[in-house]
Formats: sequence, C-alpha cells, structure tokens
Amino acid sequence: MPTTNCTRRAVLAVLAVSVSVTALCGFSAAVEASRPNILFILVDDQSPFDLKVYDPKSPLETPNLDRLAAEGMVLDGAYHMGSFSGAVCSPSRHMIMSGRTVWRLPNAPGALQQGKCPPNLEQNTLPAVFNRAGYATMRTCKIGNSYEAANKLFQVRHDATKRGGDDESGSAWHAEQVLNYLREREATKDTRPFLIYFGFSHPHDTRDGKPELLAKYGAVNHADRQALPPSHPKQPPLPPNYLLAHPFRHGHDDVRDEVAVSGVWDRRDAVTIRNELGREFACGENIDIQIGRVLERLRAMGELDNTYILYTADHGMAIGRHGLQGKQNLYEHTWRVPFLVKGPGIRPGSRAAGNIYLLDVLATLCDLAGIPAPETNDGVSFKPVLEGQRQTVRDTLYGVYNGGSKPGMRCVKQGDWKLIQYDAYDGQSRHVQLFNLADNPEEFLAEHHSLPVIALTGVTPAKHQVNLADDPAYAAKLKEMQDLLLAEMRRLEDPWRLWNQPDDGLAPAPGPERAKGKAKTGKR
Ligand SMILES: [Ca+2]
Repeated sequence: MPTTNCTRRAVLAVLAVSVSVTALCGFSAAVEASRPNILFILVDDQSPFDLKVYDPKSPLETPNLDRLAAEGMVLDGAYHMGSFSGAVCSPSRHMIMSGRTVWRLPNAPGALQQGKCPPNLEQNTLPAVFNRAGYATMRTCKIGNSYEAANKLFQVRHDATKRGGDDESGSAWHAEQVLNYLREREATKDTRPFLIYFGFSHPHDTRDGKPELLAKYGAVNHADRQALPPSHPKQPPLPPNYLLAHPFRHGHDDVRDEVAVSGVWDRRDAVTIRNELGREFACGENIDIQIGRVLERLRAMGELDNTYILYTADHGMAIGRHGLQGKQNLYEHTWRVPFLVKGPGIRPGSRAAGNIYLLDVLATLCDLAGIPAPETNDGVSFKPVLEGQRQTVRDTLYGVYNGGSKPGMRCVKQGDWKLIQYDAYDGQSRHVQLFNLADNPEEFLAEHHSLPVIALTGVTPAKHQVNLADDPAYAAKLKEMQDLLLAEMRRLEDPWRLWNQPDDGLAPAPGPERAKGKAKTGKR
C-alpha cells in the first residue's frame, strides 16, 4: 500500500541517515581520539648551552629534559629571528603565536601602516587556529612583553609573572595551573585533544631561586649592590667565552639587561657572574622539576603517548659570555634557543640540525595536528625533520637586533659560516665578525686569547679560533656572506641598510638619521 510503502521508505531513509550518522559519529570519535595533544613548554630567557644536551659540561641538572631528549629529538639549529626592541621577548612571542617573520609582525615598526601585516592577525594565531579546529586550548605564562590579543584567545588562561623563590611565587605556580586544568578535564570528561601553552616566568631575572637549589649551585639571591656575592666552589664555572667586557660598543650598551639586572648590574667580575649562573641554574632545575610533575600526570592519565611535547625558550642569554649579560646580541648563546621535541613518530634519541626559527612552530603544530596553517603564516613546517625524513628545512638563517642604536646588528648563517655586522651610534661603531662555527663554536675573539682571560676561564682557544673578517684568506667568503646578508634583508623586508650596503632607495626608517649612500670608511 502506498502509505505503507511511503512509511517503509521513510523508515529506511531514517535508518540510512541514522546509520550514516552513527558511522560518522564513530568516525569522528576515532579521529578525535587519534588527534594528538600538544604540550608547548616555553621558558623565558635560556641559553641552549645551559642544558647538558647542548653542553655536556654544564653542571645544570635537568633529568626530565634529559629524558625528553632521550625519548625524542634534539634540534641543534633552532633560532629566534630577532628583535627591533630591547624587550626581545615581545617580537619572539609574536613570531611564535603568528608564524610571521620579524618585520611583518603587528608590532614591527611601520608594519601595519605599510601593509606588511594584515589587521586582526590575532584571528590567525596559535590559539585561534586550534580553537577553530576543535581543540581545547589552555595557557599559563608570565604577563607582559607578549602578544596580548592572541594570548586572550586561549579558552582557559591563568597568567601571572612568577619569579619568586618559593612555590607560590615561582615556577611551581605555572605547573599547578596545568595540573589543575588536567584535573578539570578528567572531572568533566573532556575528550577533545588539547593544546596547552605551558610558559614559565623564569629563568628570566630576577633569578630568585629556591633555597635548596641555590645551595646546590653555591649561589645566593644577591640583592646588595654595594657588595659582591660570596664566592663558592659549587658555583658553575665561567662560560668558556667569558670576557670582562665586550670589546666594542655593540649598539645597546645601556639597555636594562646590560646594566640594571638585580644581582649583576654592570659588573662582569668572575664572582658576580658565577653567582648569577648559579641562580640561573637553580631556576632552570626548578623548571625541570615542575615539567616532571606535569609529564608524570600525563603519564598517569594515559595521555603521554598521544602528546607532542615541545620544549624551548623565547631566546637565549649571555650571562658573562662575550662580556655581555643580556639578550640584546646575536652570538649563538643568545640568538639560538634550546629545542626538544618528543611525540608520536619521533625516533627516540634522534638529533637534527633542523635550521628552524621559532616562527616555524605554528606551521609545524598545525601539520602535526592535521590542520591547515593559516594563510598569514610565513613559517615552514619542520615535521619532515621530526619524522627523520630531512635534516633541515632551511639553508640560510637571518638575525636582527636593533632595539637600541640604529640600524643595529644583523647576522646571517649558512652552513658552518656566520657573519655578524654592527652599525651603531651614527657610524661610530661599525664592526664585522666572520666565524666558522664548526672550527670556532664559541665564537672566540682575539680578546679570548689574552692571558688574564685564559687565567680566569681555564680555556685556551686554538690560534685559528678568532674573528676571521680581517683575514685576507677569507676575503671571498666574507664577500659571499655579506651578499647573502643583503639578500636576506631584502627578502625579509628589513627596513634598514647598513653602512656597507646600497641604500636601496628605502625611506628613512624611524630613529636617528642615516647617512645617504655607501660609506667608504668605518671600522669593521
Ligand atoms: Ca624572554
């Protein structure tokens, strides 16, 4: 009968729909279950050479990071692209969040006005992209010198600056926020994959360590500017490339980090630097302990095997290396960052150059999660490196620091070769440094060969371990690297040119007036 047929057809149609809905739901659930979690750990101001995985002689004990490295991959060539501000954190964190190159950030000089950066970029940042993809997103980190418009898009956010020497005022607080969040997920049976942005406020100064960890590294929370801290045999040794002073004015000599950090100020004597390194390591070990607590919780929840864990810093740090204290330079200790990754498909104990920037993190996390990277992204996914298919994703690396005197510092690295140029104080400080990092990984200068420095560090550099820029034997290499630097500056829309480059007809950038045309003189 028509009615019956009609009813049967309707029932069949409903059945078909419900079967396909069930199939779809089952499929979705399966996809949901297989989508990886992400735990992105970002520490504030840490040289890669603090960690044993980059410097086996470092006394800093980080058993949890060592295990992370043993179970995952260590990247040797991880860099932040640089900064146009003394607050290096700020552009670095904008790059992490947006995947954009340094001169194309919303806070880069003139970028929004000149159309180098689209408006409302925050809608294409890490939390926005993962929110749209159905991830549960959570963040804890310090406050300030960051990308607020993006930060506030995390679904759950517990930010506070915690640089104290106890659990409530220090790194444990950030771990507590993550642990509470994981408890909440369990309580509410939240099965969505998560992206947790697990940021720390340390080891950024003030480096007030916990008493038992300070004691381990022979350090005190030194606050008396009138006195030197006590010397202690347990204090970390001076870095091999330590100097009492940087050999020339590098461009931002009076920035807070070089002259006003509590515990160091403008001092570079061995006692002050060794005490400060002890404080740095006390804070670094506490961070490791806190990471251990979170990883243990993930293990207990059965989430660990389906979670990518990334560990890095927003930039490196000098603390006595090259006579510098801060983050406003382009030597490897400061331009480079630590970068460890563990997760599904990453071979335990593996190591790769990577040649990545922090701005590649967004594209990579999208790739790992099967999400298209936003159109505004400039970064390159290094998933093929993590999966062992390639050693690197980049051939050439560019760096800038011009938060002080303009145009400031620029560097470029290709293979083992690295060039740094300084153009500061209206042309009064112009310098060129050329290093072969395979032969001279510490970037030793002539000053490191002086007997008083050797007496302090106990390190005698080999004769060839110097700046090679003035050595005629490397004139062709110098020219090649200078050409490469100019090409990178053009490619990356750097609004400045240095004294020994064509001005390219650029409009004068904000800051002191720049001499027109090529200058023929000037110290290298
Ligand atoms: Ca920082």
